[in-house]
Amino acid sequence: MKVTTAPFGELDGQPVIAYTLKNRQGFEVTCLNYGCIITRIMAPDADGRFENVVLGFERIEDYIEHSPYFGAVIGRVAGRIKDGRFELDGEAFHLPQNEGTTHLHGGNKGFSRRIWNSKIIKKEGAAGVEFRYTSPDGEEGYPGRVDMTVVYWLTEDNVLTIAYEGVTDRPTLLNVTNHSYFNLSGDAKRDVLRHVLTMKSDRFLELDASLLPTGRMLDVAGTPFDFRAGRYLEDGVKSTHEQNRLVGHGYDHPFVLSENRNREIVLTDEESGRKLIVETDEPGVVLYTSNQLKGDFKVWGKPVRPYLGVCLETQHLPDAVHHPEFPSIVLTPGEIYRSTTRYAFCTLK
Ligand code: G6D
Repeated sequence: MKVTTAPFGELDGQPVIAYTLKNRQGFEVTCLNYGCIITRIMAPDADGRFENVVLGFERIEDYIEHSPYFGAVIGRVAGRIKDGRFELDGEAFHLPQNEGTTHLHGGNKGFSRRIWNSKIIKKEGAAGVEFRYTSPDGEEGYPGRVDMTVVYWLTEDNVLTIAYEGVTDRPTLLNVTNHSYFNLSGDAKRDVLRHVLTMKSDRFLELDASLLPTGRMLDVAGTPFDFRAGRYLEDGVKSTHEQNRLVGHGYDHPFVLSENRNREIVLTDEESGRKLIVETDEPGVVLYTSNQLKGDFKVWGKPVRPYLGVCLETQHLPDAVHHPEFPSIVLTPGEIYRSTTRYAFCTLK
């Protein structure tokens, strides 16, 4: 396992560093100390050709100017919080309303837009990068000082594991994820509509016009949201189901995972033969088929367009602070927030 670093520009007078982890198969993961962003994952196709399978950029300026959270760690709270306000122990807190009146993905300068302390770490059969960030009390309106650690581990069997840990000195909210846009075709040569997703989920959250959960959990059976036997992502784009249309013709929905840790999410691309198995200890995952991906910029030389990537944002359910029936995202002093998601890359052959 080889770990190298390279300069990746500068931000607010601080160096942005790119870390590249490369195993003996030639599988590579490159990540930044800015937002813990994964910029590249070089994975083999069925013929052993290594290509990038995530959307990203090669310049920090592009991440600042264009990125819809490409590859970034999202926090303190991933997803949306209604009206950007919540109450905790009788006290009201007001967060930046950075999407209309909604708080999205940790606000204007959440975890994804911070420079993290970073260092290379190694253990038997793996190498990684440890990122640490202290979010001061009141940052982006959240109570408490949160000390956050994110570790990316790569092993020789092409598995990327992301382990999150957080502690707080006051009751607060914490629900962290990684916002990589996967595209198994390689170097974004095709969109993801012919990717097949298989997911062990019986229920998904109904969204309202602001893409906030209504609180209703809908049965996937008989709908384009049933991925239990595998389904092309394009089914959601072609669908006339009002929830697919609501989010811009596709998916942008939280799914409740039925089982944890055993191949509960599998994404494949028949043409390249690449396969990604995601396993998590999180109760949910947001499936986003980049329906809103638009703009005058390129990714790996290709003009961006909707459906160029698919996000599998493992996390607690969005807006949980307003839905007591959802698993809680409240973190209190003395507790340790822990979350692990594992991305195993292989091929169909
Ligand atoms: C859009 O609604 C989607 C979000 O789910 C996604 O995370 C963001 O774009 C990047 O707002």
